[in-house]
Amino acid sequence: MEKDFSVIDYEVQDNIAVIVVKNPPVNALSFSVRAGLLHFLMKAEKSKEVCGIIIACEGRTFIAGADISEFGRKPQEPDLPELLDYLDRTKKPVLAEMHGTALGGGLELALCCNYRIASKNARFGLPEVNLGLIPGAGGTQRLPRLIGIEKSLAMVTSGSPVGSTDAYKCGLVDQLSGENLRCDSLNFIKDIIETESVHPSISLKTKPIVNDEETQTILKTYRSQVRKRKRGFIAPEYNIRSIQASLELEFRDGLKFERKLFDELMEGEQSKAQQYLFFAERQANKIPDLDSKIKPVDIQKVVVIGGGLMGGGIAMCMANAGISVTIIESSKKFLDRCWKNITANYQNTQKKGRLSQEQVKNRLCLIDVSLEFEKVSDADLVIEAVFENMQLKKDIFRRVGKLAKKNAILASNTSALDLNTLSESSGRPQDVIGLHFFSPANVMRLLEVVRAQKTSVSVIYTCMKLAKIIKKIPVLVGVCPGFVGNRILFARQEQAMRLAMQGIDIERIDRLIYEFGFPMGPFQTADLIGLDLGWEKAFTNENLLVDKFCEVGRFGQKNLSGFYDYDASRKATKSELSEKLIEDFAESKGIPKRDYTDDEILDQCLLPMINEGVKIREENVVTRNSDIDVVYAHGFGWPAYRGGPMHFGRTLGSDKVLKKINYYSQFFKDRFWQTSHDFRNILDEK
Ligand code: 3H9
Repeated sequence: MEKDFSVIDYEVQDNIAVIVVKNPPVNALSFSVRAGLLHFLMKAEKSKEVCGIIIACEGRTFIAGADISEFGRKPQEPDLPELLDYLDRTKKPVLAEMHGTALGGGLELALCCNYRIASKNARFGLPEVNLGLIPGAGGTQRLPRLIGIEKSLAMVTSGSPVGSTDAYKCGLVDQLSGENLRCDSLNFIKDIIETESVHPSISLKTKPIVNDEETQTILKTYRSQVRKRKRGFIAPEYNIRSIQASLELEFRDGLKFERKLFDELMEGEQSKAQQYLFFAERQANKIPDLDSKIKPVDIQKVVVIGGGLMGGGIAMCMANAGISVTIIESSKKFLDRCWKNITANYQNTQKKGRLSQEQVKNRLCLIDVSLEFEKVSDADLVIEAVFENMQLKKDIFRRVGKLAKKNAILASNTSALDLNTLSESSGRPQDVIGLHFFSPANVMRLLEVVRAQKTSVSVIYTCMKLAKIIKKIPVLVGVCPGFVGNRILFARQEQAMRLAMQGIDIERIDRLIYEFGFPMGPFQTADLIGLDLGWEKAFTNENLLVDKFCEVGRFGQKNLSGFYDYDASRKATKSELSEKLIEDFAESKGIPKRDYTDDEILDQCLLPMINEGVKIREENVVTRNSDIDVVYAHGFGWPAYRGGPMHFGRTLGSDKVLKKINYYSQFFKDRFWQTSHDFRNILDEK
C-alpha cells in the first residue's frame, strides 16, 4: 500500500526536528500515523542538521492510544511495537510534548522517549483494561521501571488517568509547561542537548525494581481488590501479571511476555465485547437525520419539581456540572427533608475524600430549594420528578406548559407512564421529552432520553448534549411501557418467577444469574426494588406472585422481608415463609413442578431478554441494537465483558437463539416467547 504521510507535519527549528501528528479527533495511532512517525523519525535520525527531536500533536489531544477500529483486522506494518522499538533505540534525544489525554499506546510512545513535558491540564493513563486488554506496547514494562509498582498497578487496573500534578510528582513527566507548550519544549530540549551527553532510556535501566515483601503485599492487595471489584473480568488480573513480570524478567523478556498476554486477550470474547461497547457508547450519541444547522440550547438554569430521592439526585447531577438548579416542593417538610438528604450525601462524599469542603460548598451554593412553583418561569429546563401518578403529572405539565418561558425544555423523569399523553397536557408537546434517570441519580451513569411523538429534534439534541455535560451516558429511546431497560428487565423477572413456581430454588436462580456476571439475581433485584412497586391493597392482583407477598406485608429489603429474610445489615437468608408462599401460589394455579439443568435455567432467564430486545428494535424504539446493549451494560448490570443482550445473542448465533426460543414457546404461551418474523435479521444487525 502507498504510504500516506499527510497525517504528520515535519519541520526543523533551531536544529530540532518537530514531528507533529494530526489525525483527528484523538490522534489515534492508525497505520498512517505509525508509518509517518517511523518515516520522519528515521529522517530526523539521519539528518546532520538535527540534534534533537520533539514528538507532538495537533488538535485537542496528544495520542489517545492505538486505533481501536483497526483491532481485529490484520495489522499493517509497521505495528506499534516495531515503531516503538525504533524510537527506543534512536540516538538523538527525543522529547514527548503532551497535552490533552496521553492514553494507552500514546503514553507508551511517550515512555519510549527520553523526556516528557506536558501542559498543566494534561492527563495520562493506560486504559486498556477498559477494553479487556493490557497495554501491548511496553507500558507494563516501562511504567513500573519509571514510577514504581504501586502507582503502575493503580493505573493499569483502574484504567483511570492521572492528572499532570500527580504525573510530575511521581516522575512520569519531567516538566510541566506554563503558557506556551511548544516554546517550553524547544527550550527544554535545547537545554538538555547542551547540558547532558547521555539521555535516559527506561529500557536501559539496569537497576532492578525492588521485589521485596512489601512489593509482594502490594501485588496481593491489588489482586484481591480486582477480584472483588472486577468480578468476572479477565483483563485486570492479566494487567497485574504483566506488571509483576517487570519485577521478575529482564526488560526484553518482559516485553515478549506482555505481548503474549496482550495477544491472548485480543483473541478472547471478553475484549471483543468491551471494544464493541466502546464504540456502541459513542454511536448511541448520534441522532440520525439530525439537521446540521440545529444548535443545542444553552442550559444554564434548571428547575426540578419534586425533591424526593430522585429529584434530589437529579439536582445534584446539575450542581456537580456547575449548573444552577432550583428544587420545588409542595411543603416545607418535604423541602427540609430534601435539603437534609442532599447535604448529607455531599458530606459523605467529602468524608471519603472525594470532594473538598470548598467543592461541597460551591455545589450547595448552586442548589436552591423553594415552595414557589412560579420559579419554573425562568428555567431553561424543567424536570418533573414527582411520584408516578398520571393525574398529578398531567396537572404539573399543564401548569408548567403555561408558566415556562418560550423554548424552555419540559422533561419528565417518569419510568412507567405514557409520555405522549403527558406531553399533550402541557399544550406544547414539541418541548416535552423524557429524561429517565436511574437511582441513585447522582451516581448511575445511564440516562434514557425519551422521545415522545412530537418532541422536536432540537430538544432531543440539547438533552443529548446536556447528558454529556452532566457526565451521563445517554441513549435515545422511544415511548413504550418501561422504555428499554425496564421492559427487558420485566421479561427476565417474569420468567424467573415462573421458574420459582415450577419449584426451582430461588437461591439457585439468583446464583446462576450472579455467576453469569450480573451484580445480583432476579429475586435479590426484586427485593431491592421493592415488591410493592405499583401494588395497591385495593387492587391486588390474584394472578401475580409478588402481590401475594405484598398481601402478607413482605415488601422486600425495605421492611427486611421479601423473597428473602434480611437482618438489620440487610444480609439475606432463606425464608421458609417465602418458599411456602411460592409453593401455595403455584399449587393454586395448577403449575406442575419441573426440574431444569443450570443451562436451561440461564436460557430461560436470558432468552426472553434478547427476544424483547429484538421486538424493541423492530418497533424502532431504539435506533440500533447496540443502543440496547449500552442501556444494559450501563444501567442494568449486564456484564460488560459479555457486551449486552443483543451482542450476546448475536455471538451465540441468531439461529441457535431462535431455535431455543421456539423450543420454550411450546411450554410458555405468552408474549415473552413469541418472536418477531424478522428475528434473525434484526439480531444479526451490526
Ligand atoms: C491501546 O492503545 C493498545 C496499546 O496498548 C497496544 C497496541 C499494540 N481509536 O470518546 P469521544 C474516537 S488501546 C479509535 O467521544 P471524548 C471515538 O470513537 C487504546 N477511535 O471523545 C469517537 O469517534 P466518533 C487505548 C477513537 O472527548 C471520537 O474519537 N486508548 C479512539 O469524550 C471522539 O471520542 C483508549 O482506550 C481510539 N483509541 O474523549 C482511549 N479514541 O466521533 C479511548 C477515541 O466517530 N478513548 N476514538 O464517534 C477515550 O477514552 C476518549 O475517546 C478520549 C476522548 C478521552 C480520548
